Amino acid sequence: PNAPVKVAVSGAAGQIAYALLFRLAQGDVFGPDTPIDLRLLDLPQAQAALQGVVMELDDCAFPLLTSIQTTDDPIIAFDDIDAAFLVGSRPRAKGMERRDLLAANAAIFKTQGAALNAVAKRSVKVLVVGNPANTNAWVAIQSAPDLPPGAITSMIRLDHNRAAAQFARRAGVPVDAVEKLAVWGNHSPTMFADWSHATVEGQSLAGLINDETWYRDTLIPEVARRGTAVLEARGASSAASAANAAINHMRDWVQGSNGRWVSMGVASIGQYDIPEGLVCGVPTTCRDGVYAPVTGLELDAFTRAGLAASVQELIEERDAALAVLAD
Ligand code: NAX
Repeated sequence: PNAPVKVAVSGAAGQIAYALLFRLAQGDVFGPDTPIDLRLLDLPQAQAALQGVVMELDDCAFPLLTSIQTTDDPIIAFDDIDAAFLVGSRPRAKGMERRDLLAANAAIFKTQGAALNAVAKRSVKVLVVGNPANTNAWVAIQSAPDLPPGAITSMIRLDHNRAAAQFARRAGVPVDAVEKLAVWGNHSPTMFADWSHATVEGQSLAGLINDETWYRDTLIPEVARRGTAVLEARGASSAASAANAAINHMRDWVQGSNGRWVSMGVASIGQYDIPEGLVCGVPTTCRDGVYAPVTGLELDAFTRAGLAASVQELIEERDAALAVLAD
């Protein structure tokens, strides 16, 4: 077997973590030959519930799970880690202004970014899931200047998977037959699911489905509203599908995407009119533990407009977070 990887999960007593941890311990990210040392981070008031999660992890007798440590201190959780899933964040309370929510989360991710900067392995791979995920990742990046560029990413994979499933169903093909799908922008209702480059066995997906009205008026808004639809039906927000997307994102980053496009929230290198440094959903490919944004795509006017609207929202979030960082 390989050397154990040290993996931190924040928000470890929450509902996404409850779906994530068991798959992680099963080997779904690092493979069947890599043991895992888990570091579970949550707030002081969640420590009792967290012990229940630890009991259940113990009771699974996962062969790969070599140790579990719980803490409310990011410095302890992130010490020498190889990977982190930052799931915990401040949820929107009743009557809370969007600006206050951004500020509360900017403060959390400033602290956690600084802790990563101080103690994580320089090769650490960080996935921010907690919302506002893109901007939280942006704050963490600003607070971790000594980590190499590309260490911290945000999750847009749930939107990617949601779009892939709907496209495949409409085209009547297996979901993994859909390739070169891109989801651009913020993980918010402004995200933009782009079929213009997508293919099925080398044929254009748009050509196969051949219904631009369905794409514009049904697919895009349904993917954007999917989180709300799940919440209304289930009485709780997406958890298993969010955990699955987090597993997919980290697995592809660690193990490679075999040439397939996967959407990730990454610091922009200035292409497609996305300001440099802004953390924005883009198509990428992953190889040898490194992600690379897909470059040189021609974007049609509809895609450019959709992406620009989401980028504008990200700029506003970033500027609100910037005020907190300046304090
Ligand atoms: P829960 O409320 O069930 O769990 C959150 C956990 O985080 C709680 O145990 C809480 O105590 C902990 N927490 C809060 N602040 C913390 C901090 N500063 N340090 C460590 N732990 C902290 O939420 P859950 O349903 O698990 O969702 C977690 C986050 O994922 C939310 O922000 C949610 O909005 C976000 N999502 C992001 C998605 C994405 O695609 N990027 C999709 C799913 C999900 O909506």
